[in-house]
Amino acid sequence: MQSVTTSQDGEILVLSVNNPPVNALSWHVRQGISDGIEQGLKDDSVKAIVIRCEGQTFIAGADITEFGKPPQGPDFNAVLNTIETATKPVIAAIHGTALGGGLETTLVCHYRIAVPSAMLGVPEVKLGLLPGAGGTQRLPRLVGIEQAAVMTSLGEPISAQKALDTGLIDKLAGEDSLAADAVAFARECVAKGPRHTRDLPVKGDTSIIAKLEAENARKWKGFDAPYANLRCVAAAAENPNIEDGLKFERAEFVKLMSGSQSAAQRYMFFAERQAAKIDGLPKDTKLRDIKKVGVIGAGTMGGGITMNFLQKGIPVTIVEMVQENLDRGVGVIRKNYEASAAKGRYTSEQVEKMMGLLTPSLNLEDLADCDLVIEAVYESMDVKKEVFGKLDKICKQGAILASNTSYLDVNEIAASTSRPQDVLGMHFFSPANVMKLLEVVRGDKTADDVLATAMAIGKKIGKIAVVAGVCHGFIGNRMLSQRQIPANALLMEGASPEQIDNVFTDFGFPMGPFQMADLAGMDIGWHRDTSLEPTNVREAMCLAGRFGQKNGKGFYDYDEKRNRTPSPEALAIIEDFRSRSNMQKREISDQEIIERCLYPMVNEGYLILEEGKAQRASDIDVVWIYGYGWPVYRGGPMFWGDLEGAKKIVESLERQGVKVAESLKAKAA
Ligand code: 3H9
Repeated sequence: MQSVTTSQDGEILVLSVNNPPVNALSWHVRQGISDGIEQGLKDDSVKAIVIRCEGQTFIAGADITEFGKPPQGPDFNAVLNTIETATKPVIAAIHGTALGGGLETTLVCHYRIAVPSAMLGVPEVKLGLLPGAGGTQRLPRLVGIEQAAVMTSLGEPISAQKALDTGLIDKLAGEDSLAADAVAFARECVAKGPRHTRDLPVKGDTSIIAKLEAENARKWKGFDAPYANLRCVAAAAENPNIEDGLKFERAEFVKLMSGSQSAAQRYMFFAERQAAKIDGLPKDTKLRDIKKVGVIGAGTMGGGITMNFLQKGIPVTIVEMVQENLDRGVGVIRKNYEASAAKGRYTSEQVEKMMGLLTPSLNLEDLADCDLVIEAVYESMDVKKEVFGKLDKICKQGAILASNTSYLDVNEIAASTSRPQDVLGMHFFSPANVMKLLEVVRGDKTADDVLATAMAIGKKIGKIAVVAGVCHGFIGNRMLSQRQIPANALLMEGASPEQIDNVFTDFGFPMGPFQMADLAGMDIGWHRDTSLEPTNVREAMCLAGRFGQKNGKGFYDYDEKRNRTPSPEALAIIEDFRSRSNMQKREISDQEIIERCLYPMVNEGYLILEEGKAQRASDIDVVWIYGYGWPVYRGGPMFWGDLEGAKKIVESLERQGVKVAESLKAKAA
């Protein structure tokens, strides 16, 4: 199959790109476009050229799979130059998404027409890159500095209407008549002749750049690419000669492309998509129909889970045991939606529509007609078994029964029913309406179509779903405990909560382990018996009434706005506990904190793979990035472990006395 074909409509030559699935600019597409333009220029009967695409979308960018490989085919910039310098008008006809290199292709075209549903953008920043084929220099010449700064640094595409309003495109086509409208528009362009984006002056004011940097300081902390994008847009404003700006852009692009951040972010792009694939399951596995969902438990988790489905128009019956708790849970859901509406995310009609899809109930029997029931009750095996035993009697045949357990044995839960093939884990992360990760836990007897349906419904409600096997804590929490144990030990050996947390936030996590403990609440699972001697620092904190952010004191002290400061009382409690445990305080380096807390996690990841509890290393990375705030520019613990080097990690783990996974040892050998 040829990836670019030509056809002629009177005096208009039409180049059609056909490179499924997203018409990426693979080497053969670049070659085909270049050849097609040359053909049009040579042929006297051709007066203008249209570039359009087959399939779902216009060109969605460079072919990311080619990055880092030996170059093949014509250089992208050379192809763009061929289009830009063409002596006959070249018109881009856009549908679907014109992204990255795809948008850059349209920028060197002399005219642009798009269907109303098209989206146009430069998402390179999300891959740790910038539009390095002139995008940062040509875009400001069409849409102005402000719009270009926003588009390049945030990477969000804009609608065709906005593109028309800002001057990015010249004309809207009919939604279903792009091919004909583009040819008609090309005819109009013949008399006007080629027109060059590069010749336009840069309009606008660079003050937006400082504003964007200030507004996004938290979100961009640690990232290189947003700043590099903005430096390039500033260079467009500062250099009237586009060649100088292009040179600057090239240098910035090469820096990003050769750095570890972009490598990590590009890896994550594919990891995220790979996670959706279930090894050994036919792609055409028939899914079960999920028209109605039941949620058991109207607490924080149950409420958050419920919101995901209501937002997608799926009715939910939510069941609680006590009226007061049910009312409180439903009230919280409403309050959350109303807060979003106040920020402009929903209209009040939309809020009412979503709330109208919710049926509160005190009776499990009301779940009889649900296609999927998610249990989010207290984390106790006995309680869960009792609930599943009841569901087994109540729910219709074929209904999927899921537990939101974060640690417990899904096989044991399944065994409390007569239909273990319909049971699995759906582990959401708190706040469940916000966090992107969903661990889908496959029991020994879970049916293939049940697993595939849970993965698909996860995607439908906007989650990134990852398959995990049954083991204590599955992928994420199992690795988390390998980090928590050394963090607590380091506290006893002499590090302060602040030192440890700072190492984590400098690494790029949103918070460290002790900030996280304060946020979650230290009294969760605490026995509350004040006559007992504390067996660890956490219990000692609870005994002193330090429960975390909820009462303004935990490992830190908090003001009303929840700003934290180191707490002399907490430090004294740690000191006291340390001396009572006869431990000597010593200086601890930040490097030791990294090695002691993060290397065991990498090791646990290898054990998880050895035991077949994760399908692939990249799934583990997806879990940590979307569920626990591992910085995406470090690519997740497994990717990061490779960068650190298996040998270095194994040597350190052996010094620490940690049992090393065989596969990690083999890698280090
Ligand atoms: C760039 O252009 C650099 C330039 O500035 C040049 C500088 C010199 N390449 O997402 P989906 C695959 S950087 C290769 O599930 P959707 C994807 O892996 C690029 N493959 O579909 C998946 O494969 P599989 C800037 C790609 O409908 C399949 O296509 N552009 C590429 O949900 C379907 O993808 C971007 O960053 C690619 N560029 O969403 C755009 N893109 O089926 C990146 C996708 O084997 N792409 N694949 O798992 C997207 O944002 C979405 O794919 C898109 C479609 C919105 C287009």
